[in-house]
Amino acid sequence: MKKFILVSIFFAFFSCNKVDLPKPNVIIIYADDLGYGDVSSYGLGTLQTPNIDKIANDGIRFTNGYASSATCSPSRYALMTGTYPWRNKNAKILTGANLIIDTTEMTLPKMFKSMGYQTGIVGKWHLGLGDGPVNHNEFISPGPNEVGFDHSFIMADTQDRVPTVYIENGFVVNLDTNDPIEINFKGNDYGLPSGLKNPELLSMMWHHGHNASIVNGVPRIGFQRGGKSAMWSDIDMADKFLDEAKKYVSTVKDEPFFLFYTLQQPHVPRTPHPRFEGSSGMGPRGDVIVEADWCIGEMYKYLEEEGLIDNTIIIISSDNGPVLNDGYYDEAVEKLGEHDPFGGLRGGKYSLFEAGTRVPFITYWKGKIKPQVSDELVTQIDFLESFSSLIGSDITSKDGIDLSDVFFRNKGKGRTEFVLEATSRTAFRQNNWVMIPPYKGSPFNESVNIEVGNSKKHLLFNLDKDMSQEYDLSDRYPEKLDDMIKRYEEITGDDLGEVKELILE
Ligand code: NG6
Ligand code: CA
Repeated sequence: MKKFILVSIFFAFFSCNKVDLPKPNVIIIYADDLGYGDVSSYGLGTLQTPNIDKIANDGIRFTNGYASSATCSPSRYALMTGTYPWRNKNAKILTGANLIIDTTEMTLPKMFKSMGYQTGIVGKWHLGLGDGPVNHNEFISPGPNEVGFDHSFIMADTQDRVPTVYIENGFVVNLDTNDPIEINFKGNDYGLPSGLKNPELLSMMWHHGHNASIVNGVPRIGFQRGGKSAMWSDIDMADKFLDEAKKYVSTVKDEPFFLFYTLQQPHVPRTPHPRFEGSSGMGPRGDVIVEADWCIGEMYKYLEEEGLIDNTIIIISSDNGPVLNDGYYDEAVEKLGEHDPFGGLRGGKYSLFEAGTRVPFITYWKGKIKPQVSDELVTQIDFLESFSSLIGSDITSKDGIDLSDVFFRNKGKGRTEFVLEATSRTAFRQNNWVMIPPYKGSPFNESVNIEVGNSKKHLLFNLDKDMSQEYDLSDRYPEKLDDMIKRYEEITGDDLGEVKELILE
């Protein structure tokens, strides 16, 4: 009996605690290719981002915050599902591909929905659409709405790929049915001008790839015919996403909501609105970061005006590290000046070295989170489980861990280990050590001018003393290397699949 009473008290306490758990609104602002050194509060570059800084300085600014991957789709997959992207063979950079999240899989927005939240995404998607050939003139499904979002206003892949149209809840926006859209990535140019054939029609010249259909003077990846009335205006894209994000918040603000606000900047093609042209002195790449920073400031102001700021968690991060020339001549290299988007880290987008995955990473909750700079190791894979724990859901994930203390309560410990991914290869971080297995292929990606991390032997770095990974310690610490290889193999098990084929024996 005594035992029964104790158990009842325990359960009463536990469930009452659950009822009392907060249900803050959550906005994850997710930039595309924003580097560790691109946010001025990190103090590593010269570009100024005052609006992000304000949020960073009043929240927790993580110095060891990671995207799961050095490219976009895998990072988004991991953020959405709490599963390492290398476990899913389809989680690679997508171009016109089908949805890579199984509609039965648990996701971050599904978890929020199960706890009574409204859920929306505005911005870049890049997780695929449909489950067979996609007809853009009809309802497009499955997509974001089938994996947990009540509302979606997206571009399908990236700004450099067709279709160059917005898709709202499965329908292309402003489509004239008399001018249907056709797209392909196979080389059929429909007899229309292309970047390859018609350089004279371009306002921005391509450097590598990006030489198919021309839209608004910008050559793209893939061919598109029709859909003229639906085509987006590149220079208005930031304003459009901001308006749609605010509009979404205005429709759901009386209930708890989760908004995934996924910015297109500073991914190529970099097309700042004219009012931001020249604002950074660094050419279009700097200008679109200033533009993105302004959007974040406007969103913040909007939350203040609507009386939502006290009850809204804001997270700011990026899907992968920076790149300067990612396929267009846009003066990103020439006008960089003293700025360091890589923040002193080695590599960049596409790389197994630090600059590929270590990104700006900020959590903010007015009045709840105390300003802090945290060196704890945290990743975007942990959002699902951490938010689940914060709002009292029992949902867990395969590879994420509950870091709600570290993210939202200024206490607790981060991860001790993490397997990062870059273009179908993986590396292993354990505390302050990083082990990169040997991989086939060139150590250097010439087109983008980035060291990607392929080497003929295992590499071992100690980030504590050598953040820029200059000194390979594999010969000096063979036991440490062996331990790390063993643990890496334990975690990855049989799930490495194609990654294994790339590893040199
Ligand atoms: C690459 C594109 C690059 C970029 C990337 C995706 C070429 C030559 N390069 O294939 O420009 O679009 O895909 O970037 O086409 S990501 O940030 O969405 O992963
Ligand atoms: Ca990206």
